[in-house]
Amino acid sequence: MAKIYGDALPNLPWQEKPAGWQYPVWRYDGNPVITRDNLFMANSIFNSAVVPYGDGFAGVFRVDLRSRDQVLVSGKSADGIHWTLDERQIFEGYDPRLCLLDGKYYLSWVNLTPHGTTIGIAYTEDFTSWTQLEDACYPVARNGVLFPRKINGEYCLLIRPCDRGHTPYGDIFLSHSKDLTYWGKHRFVMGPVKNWEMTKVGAGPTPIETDLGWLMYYHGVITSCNGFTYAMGAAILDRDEPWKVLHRADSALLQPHTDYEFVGDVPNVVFPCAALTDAATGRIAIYYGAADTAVALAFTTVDDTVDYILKNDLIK
Ligand code: BMA
Repeated sequence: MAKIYGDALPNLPWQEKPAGWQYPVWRYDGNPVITRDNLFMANSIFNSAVVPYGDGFAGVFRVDLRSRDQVLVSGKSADGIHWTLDERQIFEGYDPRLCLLDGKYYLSWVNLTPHGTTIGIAYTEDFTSWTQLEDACYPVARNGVLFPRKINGEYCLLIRPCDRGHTPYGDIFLSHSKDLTYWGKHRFVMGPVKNWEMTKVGAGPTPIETDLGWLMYYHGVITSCNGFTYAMGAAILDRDEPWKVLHRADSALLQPHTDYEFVGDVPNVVFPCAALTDAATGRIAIYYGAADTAVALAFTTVDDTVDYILKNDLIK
């Protein structure tokens, strides 16, 4: 078994792979797990982040309100499936990621400024009070994803520079910081290669440390005559120099396939933002936004994912 470096999480939400299923990722049969009905005045609740917290789980959720303001709220769950969301708005913006780093829960998200979107960074210890740091870059960028530990003494952030609209391009970069305030040493990580991700790519959940390298799930976008289609890919980054891509699957591991991924405010979107891992068993539970409308859950194991990447490896 490929080894996940991390804690055991015996209570992570889990279902076994259905008999006969050939792909490396399979869906929870009770999907979607969070819908607009989870919060009064929500138009939609989708691309959202969760982490283990206490005996259960905590999360930060992207809520587009009925006013279509884009806000983040927190929530708690005992089992990772049934969630209670707090109506209090934490920040404006969207597409949160959560990362346990130096004993605190760091939130990175698409922060809205008058000059375009940038990467907001804040931390909490209790999911009630938050301390916001400086934005990690000037506009325009999205998909800011922190690594869960310093690498060679520096914090690392994946980031996707973009434009002010529905950007028709996009590569993943990595920036370094000694203090989570000043960011530099910007490195190119990867751009689109295959057709399924030809328009743009952006990092997804907090990277998962394994003995092979950092397992990075990401979204890739293809433009058809009907608009964008978002699917989930995976790559393995070097543990010490994480801008180096060691392995990368040539095709999506999860792509729109079910009604709740096909139908919604933005059809054909699978947008992963969080992954829970159980280092003892190699199990991984991935939370993803479905059609910009709901949050869905999918499962894999580190071996299912790594085998797929290595069998379909773009990096020779
Ligand atoms: C991106 C972001 C995501 C969204 C996706 C599909 O640009 O806005 O939040 O899921 O588009 O609409």
